[in-house]
Amino acid sequence: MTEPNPAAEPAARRIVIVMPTYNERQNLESIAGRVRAALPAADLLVVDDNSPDGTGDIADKLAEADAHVQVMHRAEKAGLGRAYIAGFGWALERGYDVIVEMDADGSHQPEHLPSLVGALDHADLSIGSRWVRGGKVVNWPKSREVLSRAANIYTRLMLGLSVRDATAGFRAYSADTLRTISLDRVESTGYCFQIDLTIRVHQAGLRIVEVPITFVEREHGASKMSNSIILEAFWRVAQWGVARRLSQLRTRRLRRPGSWASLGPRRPARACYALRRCGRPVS
Ligand SMILES: Nc1nc2c(ncn2[C@@H]2O[C@H](COP(=O)(O)OP(=O)(O)OP(=O)(O)O)[C@@H](O)[C@H]2O)c(=O)[nH]1
Ligand SMILES: [Mg+2]
Repeated sequence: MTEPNPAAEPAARRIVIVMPTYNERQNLESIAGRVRAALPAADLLVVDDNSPDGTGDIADKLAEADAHVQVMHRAEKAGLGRAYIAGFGWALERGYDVIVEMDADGSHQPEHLPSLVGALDHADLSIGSRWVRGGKVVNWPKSREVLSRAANIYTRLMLGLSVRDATAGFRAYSADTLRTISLDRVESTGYCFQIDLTIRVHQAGLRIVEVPITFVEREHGASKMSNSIILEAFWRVAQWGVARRLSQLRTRRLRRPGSWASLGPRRPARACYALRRCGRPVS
């Protein structure tokens, strides 16, 4: 009988939960405790944008008491997207294998973390989804549900995505996925950031799975959702949708017999470059 070779066993994945905070004083301690209980081996990075309510100080106290908690202090509120990009950069520099996005307001249940991270065994991005079978929302005002459903239908129609909850902010990425999708070129700041990263992963040809979650309306503090965040998402998705449509039309023209595609590979490359200038690269 051959002895098991420990070197052949896959090493445990290093996991970090990146949690942006802005004025989450009433929520942070409880959510951090639940995260630590749900995935005891994982680390938690709180990315605080100098919250006026002192959330950053609470995060520092948690970090003093627990080596698995880290804090990144940023000078001022710069939006969810910027906070995540900074947190992702921190995590990639430190060699984490799995990087999770999660809100601090209690909407994302830490108890879903094992299934979210486990789904990465056969995917490159797993999304905690409200709008797949088994997913649900609790105590969400009807107006928010309508907004979320409409945003997802709009996104699917404009971008041809099959993902049901592209705006969801509870997700797990493999580090390789984040390295592949040119984070340095992400400009979205509000919740459109989630759509932006979803299309980047899709365009990179990577595998996305949706895991059903129960999303619970926050009990404390105020939402940072605003009209400008909604407008940003609307316009950016419209621009990406137009760029995608143009790309499809050009590809069709290039495939037509007698088109200048027959001149060689340099022409299509130029077409792609032109598209990149008028929008983001599209599949
Ligand atoms: N660091 C940082 N965190 C932010 C910023 N804006 C929002 N957040 C955090 O990002 C998470 C999500 O923000 P929410 O206000 O709950 O927004 P949302 O979840 O899209 O909207 P709701 O469904 O209304 O809660 C929370 O943990 C916020 O504290 C920001 O500008 N900087
Ligand atoms: Mg929220």
